[in-house]
Amino acid sequence: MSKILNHRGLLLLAGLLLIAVAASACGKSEPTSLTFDLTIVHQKLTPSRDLFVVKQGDQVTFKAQGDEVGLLHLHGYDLEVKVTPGETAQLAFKADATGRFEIAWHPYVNAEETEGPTLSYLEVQPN
Ligand SMILES: [Cu+2]
Repeated sequence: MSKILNHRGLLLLAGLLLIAVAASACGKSEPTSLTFDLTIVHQKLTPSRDLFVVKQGDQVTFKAQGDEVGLLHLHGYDLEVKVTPGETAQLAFKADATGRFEIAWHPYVNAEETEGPTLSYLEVQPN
């Protein structure tokens, strides 16, 4: 008798789990506004961070400060903003394209934008 009860209990648990998984799979998250502070020191994100994760549809703002003049460039979206020491530069956009995008730093040398290092990546997950 107790064996049957256990079996039914397991079935019930499995059923509840399935419902929970299904509910979370179709639950689209509401778009949110996210602001990230980026500080670039010696051409590196300080403190370092490999990845910024947002959801498709989110309103994203990068606030950047740097110790030299350069361009903060979000590849894929192809958005850029000039960073000047002592000022806060802002890059604001709606994350409508999904994927993983490089955030690069392009320092100015002799007033010309140059190739530079990857600072981090932005991952936009499908909503
Ligand atoms: Cu670039």
